[in-house]
Amino acid sequence: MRTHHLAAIDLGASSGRVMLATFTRQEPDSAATLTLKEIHRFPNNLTHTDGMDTWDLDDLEKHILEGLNRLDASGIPLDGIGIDTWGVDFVLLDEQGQRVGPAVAYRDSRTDGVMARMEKQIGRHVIYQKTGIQFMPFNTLYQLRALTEQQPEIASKAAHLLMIPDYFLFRLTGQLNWEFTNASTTQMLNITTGDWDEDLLKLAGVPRRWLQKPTQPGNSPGLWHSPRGRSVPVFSVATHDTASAVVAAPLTSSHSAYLSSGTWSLMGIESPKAFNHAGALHDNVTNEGGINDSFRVLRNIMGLWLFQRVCRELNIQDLPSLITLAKNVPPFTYLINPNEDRFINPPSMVSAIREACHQAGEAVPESPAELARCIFDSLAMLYRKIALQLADLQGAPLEDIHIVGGGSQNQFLNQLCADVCQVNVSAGPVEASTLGNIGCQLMALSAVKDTAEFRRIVAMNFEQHHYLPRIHADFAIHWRRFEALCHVNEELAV
Ligand code: LFR
Repeated sequence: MRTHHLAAIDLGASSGRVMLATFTRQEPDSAATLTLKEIHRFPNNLTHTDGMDTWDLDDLEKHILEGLNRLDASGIPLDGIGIDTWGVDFVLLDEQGQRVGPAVAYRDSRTDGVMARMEKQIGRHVIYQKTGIQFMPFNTLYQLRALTEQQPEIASKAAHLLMIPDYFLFRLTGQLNWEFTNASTTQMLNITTGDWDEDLLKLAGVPRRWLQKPTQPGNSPGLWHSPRGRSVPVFSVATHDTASAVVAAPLTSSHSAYLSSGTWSLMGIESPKAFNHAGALHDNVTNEGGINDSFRVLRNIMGLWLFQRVCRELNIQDLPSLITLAKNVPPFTYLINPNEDRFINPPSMVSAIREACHQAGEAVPESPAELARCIFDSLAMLYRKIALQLADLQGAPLEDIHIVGGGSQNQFLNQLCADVCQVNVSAGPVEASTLGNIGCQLMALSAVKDTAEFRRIVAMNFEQHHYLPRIHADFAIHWRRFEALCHVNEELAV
């Protein structure tokens, strides 16, 4: 019998956790058990510093060490550590490895108008053909142009550019590494070479020497030396949280879709080939890097961010009760297009939603339950729109949708997804990005053969719930209303 103990550091845009995974197998081909234990969970929020929305990386690092030190103190012999976080954000380091400038968060307004200017300069289709990555105003490409234009004094001190998970890997090991799945979210990687695209770097004002060629997930750039004197390999896993979530999504067929549901909802398929033709550009479909040369062909949907923000603004803590109340509001009374730019980071989400309904001539949600119902109905409608786009791309209907991540605990939204998309839905595992992080470590250690085997292990060891589609009598009328809302000319909204 062989047991592996692995730590996953999994940071999302609203919380972070250090988790312990225990993987046991009697013999190489026998059934395996995989368990997760939460060692430390902590909040992560945007902080307003010097007029900008930023991440408090020092606080996050303190919490990461707190979790790892607890594991160390308990005497568990760790075989590895992996780190995954949200995408697109980065830090700059000077020659001595010290951070220069704040870690600005992607929802900060410094990128306002930048993407449109850069598209004009080089051509939208050129950027897309080079990268295959969706246009989002906060992609690293546009954040860097904003930084090099607006704060040249910071750029002039920089020697290295690291994405957030690579930065924490550097803090734990002292080693510099550029991991591929997260690097792909920058919209600066050339989809053909897998290396940084020199034209795009130039356009952003980024010197080539800040970066090195991205590495495939699974390497171990260095060791973490624990207070008790242990040396633990730190693996560079699929460091983009969504890439890790996809690794753990128990997809059952090549026509299964995943929906990684959290602050964002990421809906897509895993594909051996990229889609960067004109149709894909029109739908703003992204081809983010996956493991083993796969592509994550997906679309970003504004996700539970809308709900999180409304609840925070209205000081509502009992989310399950609010969801129950929302269930009793008549369906599809209030509709918005959740991907409109106005919802990226409005001063008030409640006002932004009401204003969108008002401007579209739709009924305006007043109570918290009506606002919640509006968000869930509208998200489900957008899921359907994107499910249809994906089916079109792959040339076959989606067989089923696997909802994973924290949002998969919202049974009401899961059922809505099945009803509105008219496909079977499975929900779980909840801790998908943590599990994918662990899966990459197990594959790197040759304890698990490949993704297919890992997904079978996930399906055997973690609960899933199933939802069958039901019919709504007057759905077609509401669908037409929703489609009309989508005909605005905005980046995420297409
Ligand atoms: C999800 C996620 C998405 C990415 C967004 C911003 O946590 O990583 O995949 O588009 O955050 O980085």
